[in-house]
Amino acid sequence: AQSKPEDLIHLRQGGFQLLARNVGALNSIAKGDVPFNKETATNTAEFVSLLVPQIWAGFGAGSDKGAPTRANAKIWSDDAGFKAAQEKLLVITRKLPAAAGDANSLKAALADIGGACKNCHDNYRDSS
Ligand code: ASC
Repeated sequence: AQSKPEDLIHLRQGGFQLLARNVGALNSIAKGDVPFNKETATNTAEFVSLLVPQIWAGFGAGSDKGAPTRANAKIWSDDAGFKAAQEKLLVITRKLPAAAGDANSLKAALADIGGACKNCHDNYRDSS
C-alpha cells in the first residue's frame, strides 16, 4: 500500500527527531558526560542502525508534496545524488553497533555520522 504524502512527511520528521535524540545520547557517552556502558551504547547504536532506513523511506514517491517542509526539491530531481547522500549514512550506521563496543571507535563513527548529516543538510535541506 502506498502511504499518503503527509504520512511520509510525519514518518521522516519523527524519525529524524528520534535519530537526533539517539545520536545525541551516543555523543554524550562518547564525550564521557555519562560513563561508558557497552550494553547501553550498543543497544542505542542498534536502534539507530535500524531507524535510518525507515527514515529514508519517508522520502518516497509523492512526499515532495503534502506540506511545506525544509526538504529541498533537489531530493526528488537529483535522485542519484540524494541516494548517494543517503548511502553515506546507511554505510556508517550499519557499522555503528560494532563500533559502539569501544569508546574510541564510537567517537570515530560519530564523527563520520556528523559528516553525513552535514553533507545532506548542506545539499538537500533548506535553511530554515
Ligand atoms: C546533530 C544533529 C544534526 C547533526 C549536524 C551535523 O547532532 O542534530 O543534524 O548533528 O548538525 O553537522
